[in-house]
Amino acid sequence: MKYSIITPCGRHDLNRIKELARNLAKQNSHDFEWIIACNQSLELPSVDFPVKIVKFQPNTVGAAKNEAMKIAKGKYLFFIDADDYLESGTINLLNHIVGEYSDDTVYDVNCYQTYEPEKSSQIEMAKESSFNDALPDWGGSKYDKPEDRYFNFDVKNNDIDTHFSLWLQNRYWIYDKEYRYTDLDDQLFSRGKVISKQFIEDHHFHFNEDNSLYPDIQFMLLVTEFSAQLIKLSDYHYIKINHNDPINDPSLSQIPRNDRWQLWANAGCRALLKLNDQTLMNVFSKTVINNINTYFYKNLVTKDQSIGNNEVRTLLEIQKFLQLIDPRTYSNLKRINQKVLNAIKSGNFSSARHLMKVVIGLRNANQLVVNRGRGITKDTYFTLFKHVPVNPHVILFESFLGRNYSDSPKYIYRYLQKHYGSKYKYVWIADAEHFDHIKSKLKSQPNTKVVRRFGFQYMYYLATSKYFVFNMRQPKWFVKRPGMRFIETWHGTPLKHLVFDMDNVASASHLYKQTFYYQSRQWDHLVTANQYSYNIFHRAFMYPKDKMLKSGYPRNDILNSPRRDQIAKHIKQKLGIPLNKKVILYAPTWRDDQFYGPGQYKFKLHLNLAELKKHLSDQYVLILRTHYFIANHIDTSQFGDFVFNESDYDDIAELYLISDILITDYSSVFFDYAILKRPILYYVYDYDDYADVLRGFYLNMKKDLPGPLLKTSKSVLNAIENIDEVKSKYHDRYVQFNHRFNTWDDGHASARVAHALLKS
Ligand code: C2G
Repeated sequence: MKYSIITPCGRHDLNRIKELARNLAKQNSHDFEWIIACNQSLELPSVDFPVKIVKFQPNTVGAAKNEAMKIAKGKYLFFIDADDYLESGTINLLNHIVGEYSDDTVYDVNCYQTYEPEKSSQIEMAKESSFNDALPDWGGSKYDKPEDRYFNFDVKNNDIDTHFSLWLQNRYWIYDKEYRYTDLDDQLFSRGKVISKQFIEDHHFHFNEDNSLYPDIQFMLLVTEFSAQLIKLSDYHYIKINHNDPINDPSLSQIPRNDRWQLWANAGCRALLKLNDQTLMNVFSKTVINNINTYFYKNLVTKDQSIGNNEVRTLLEIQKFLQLIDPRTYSNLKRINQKVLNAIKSGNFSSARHLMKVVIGLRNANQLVVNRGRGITKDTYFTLFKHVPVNPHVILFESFLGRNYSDSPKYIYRYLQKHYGSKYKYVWIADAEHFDHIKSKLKSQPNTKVVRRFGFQYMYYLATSKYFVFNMRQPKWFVKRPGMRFIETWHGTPLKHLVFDMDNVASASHLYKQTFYYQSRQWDHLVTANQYSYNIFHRAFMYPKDKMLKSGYPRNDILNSPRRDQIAKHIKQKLGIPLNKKVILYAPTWRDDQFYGPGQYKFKLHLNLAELKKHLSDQYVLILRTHYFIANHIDTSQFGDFVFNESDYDDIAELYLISDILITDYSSVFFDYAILKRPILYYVYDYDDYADVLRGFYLNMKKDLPGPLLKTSKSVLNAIENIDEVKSKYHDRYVQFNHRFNTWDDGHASARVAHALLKS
């Protein structure tokens, strides 16, 4: 048997390892056994190669790999982690190379890291399909099966031509020692490496069993020292799936641990004690010093308290490390950095800490120069304003990241303004683009101030206000100081899957879930509009039930107002809409896959407005209202006084009030609109794409919605022309829908949330 594939499998890997089993089964060569070191009970799909499961003690990855090595029968050991996999031709390619070189050769399958598993399988498919087209010119005819590709390959008989062709096509590269010593990063992990079992046994290499985070370092450094060369397969890949949910499914490197640095340095010391090759020792020392310089200072110094036990333990490890290495390895560092290391080395930790603070200060100052002062306002938040006492009489509001004066924060503000008046100062955040507009809207409001998002005043109020009412997330770097109270109103009953319910986060950063988690821990309360949202937020935000407010939506109070007809008439007049015309509101959402750049989404109008105008303009006008993420302005001037483009209108609730029919798609607007009991049409021209590819839904759109799903512009027109039929057809479903989603909204949600805010 040629290989023993060795896979340590922990508690978090039990599902992913099934994928790996399927992946190994897909390999076109099965000349291997699979040894899984796992202390859990494990269920695997059936496969046609031998699988052995071993238990191990202590419960560390190092012990898992050692135990697996003990029973391995393969000539070569191939290390694959449980949450990763191989491109399907990989073992086939290895078969042609592994064993052709001396036993002290390490073969390394090039690692491809990704946060999107489906993308990597696309790459794989593309590769498979290009197999036949991209056949080498080394004299073969077209082969049917990928494995035939290497039919003529025969290094043993010194088939130079073939060997050369392979070389040319980057199937693999040979690195000698000198080269390897220049770049150690990849060589400190065993994943993706194929190593002769005899070679490992001859030298008694084993993994570090008592270091739970860094068991590979010592093993791999020794392998590097004693091996003659490393052959890197650059054509096929070891696919490493990076975890995008570090909260529920952290990889070893994502588990938050404050002894991480201690363990790192400890692994480094152990390895150094075993190494003999001075050059390798120096290169490795440089890597460690580099890490200390880059990450460690920050971790240690940003803590406000004095050095705790953990830090001392870490410093002691680093001290040991520094005592083992040649000081010349860090002689190229700036003097002050050298001083830090020397202070640690001589055990003078408080002086080291003080010097580190100076280094960080210098780095920040340097950053300011590099950024030409752009970061300066944010710096004032940390260096100055965060030290000003919290003001118990200031309430800060933000709606849609400062884009408008609207949504629940607006109605909570109005309530507070009316009932508490000058007891508080009310500060609204407006982004640069909408600042003048929001300021003019609020100019006659007493005790109210508008600040520009990210400006100095914003930093001041963000650092010193006692109360916060936001409908989206606060900045990542916001520090919630003792005594502050934060109410998150959120901005809609969810239809599309949210945060932890999303499989991948293609349209957001891979740390989205983690960031969201930490941000939402700063919220004292989260507003919910109905039991359905309450249940979803608990799961999708992992938000504690007892902190949610079962209040209903403040933004919907206006829809239940006894004065709503009067208000509507006033708004209609303000917008210049003839009072004798009925209003259709078209309010679609945004699409994750249609954008210009980060946060800049585009919208293409599919609704045939010319046709609607032709048939409906006697009786109706249409209000177009794009989502706040949409950056492009849609020119509707050709439709004259039939279309009102109110995409910039502050408060969509006021547009609900004046409209007689709503057309929407996957936007949460229909949950609120249903309160008015007026007809809703769903124009979902891209339903299949949106539902299957972009996002999943919480509701069954075909069964649960209080209106028809319409895929063509023509059917929308038809539904409007027969709106009474639509109304009667959906009457029962409408009643059920409102019963399910809108019973908490009784017109007094703002009062409930305002009281919860002020209760300290
Ligand atoms: N909105 C609007 N105009 C639109 C669409 C939305 O003013 N054309 C406002 C509504 O208040 C709506 C809110 O923005 O409720 C959220 O919009 P969605 O289309 O539902 O999309 P999204 O911003 O992704 O939020 O739990 C709710 C979700 O987070 C959805």
